[in-house]
Amino acid sequence: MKERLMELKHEALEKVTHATDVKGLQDVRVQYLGKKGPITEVLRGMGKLSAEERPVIGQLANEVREEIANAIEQKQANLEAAALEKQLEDETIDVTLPGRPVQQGGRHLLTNIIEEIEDLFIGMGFEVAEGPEVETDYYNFEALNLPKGHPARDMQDSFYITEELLMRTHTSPVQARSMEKHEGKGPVKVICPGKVYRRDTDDATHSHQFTQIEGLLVDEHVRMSDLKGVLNAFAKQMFGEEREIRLRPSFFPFTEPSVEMDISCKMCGGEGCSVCKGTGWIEILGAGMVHPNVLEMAGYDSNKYTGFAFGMGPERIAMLKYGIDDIRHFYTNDVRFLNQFHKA
Ligand code: 2U9
Repeated sequence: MKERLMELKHEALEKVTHATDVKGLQDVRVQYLGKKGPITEVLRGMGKLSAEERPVIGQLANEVREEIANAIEQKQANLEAAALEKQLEDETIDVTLPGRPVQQGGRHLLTNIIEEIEDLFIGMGFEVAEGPEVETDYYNFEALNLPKGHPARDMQDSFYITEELLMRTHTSPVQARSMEKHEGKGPVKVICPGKVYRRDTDDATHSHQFTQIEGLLVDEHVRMSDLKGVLNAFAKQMFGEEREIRLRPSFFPFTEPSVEMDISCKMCGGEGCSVCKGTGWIEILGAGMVHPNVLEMAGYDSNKYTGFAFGMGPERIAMLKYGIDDIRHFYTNDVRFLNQFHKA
């Protein structure tokens, strides 16, 4: 039995040495140490041995079993370490490879134009104010001297949500809300940018959604000459020092008197060309002195307070500045268009 046990030990250790993977090792374990394996069989046959032989063979069998089990364990640890080593080697990252370029996005042209306009007015002491795009009939129309049934409401065909709620048709309600917040006191000096909505058929010059930036200054002793001075400073900084401005009479329900402002055409220097349609002037924005009704509705004493307001379309400003011929370019997000206006 001693020889048989030594034979089994050598056989098993030989197989452990030659095992190339964990699965092979498990097979050796089952084959030699399993319940039906030869060593268990030797132990079972011990009953037939003499009383002297029994402890000797028993101890030897246990030693053999332990030696094989240790060898398997050791080999398994070696195999696993080697596998990990190989995996680390296979998955090594070559840091010298050039990286794949990251596609960088950029700010939208309209965002840049709006911020440029904001910055110019911030430089003149205005604050930026924002408000809701879903607006009440009161702030969108009533507070701006456009009572129900006023014919000028037709000029701003709207997207109604309910009888009293609509998508705002201009950013003017933000100024009306700002005035209310100041509780009848001056100065109010705000610039209000944002998206506005009108029921319109989209084409090269119309869009059902576009942006506006409007401004308002209310205080004691504000005059038309203040409006002219601020807008002249804006036009020169935005379009160039050589530009002249011109105010023409106009009509808006929320201002009286109302004007439209043109800048002299850069292309022809005022001579008249295709860009300015032969007039030498290009229309930029609308403005006027805040209507007394609007002041009173926001809680201001119109005998004490006066104000001016103006409004412009950033799309139109960008189209003039960069020669863009179709307003839809701003909203269709063709990167070939957008990439031309990314700042460095
Ligand atoms: C309050 C009082 C007065 C805002 C004004 C305009 C003139 C104007 C349009 C021009 C083209 C906007 O982009 S556009 O559609 N706007 O001409 N807006 S005065 O007057 C206000 C606003 C709010 C409380």
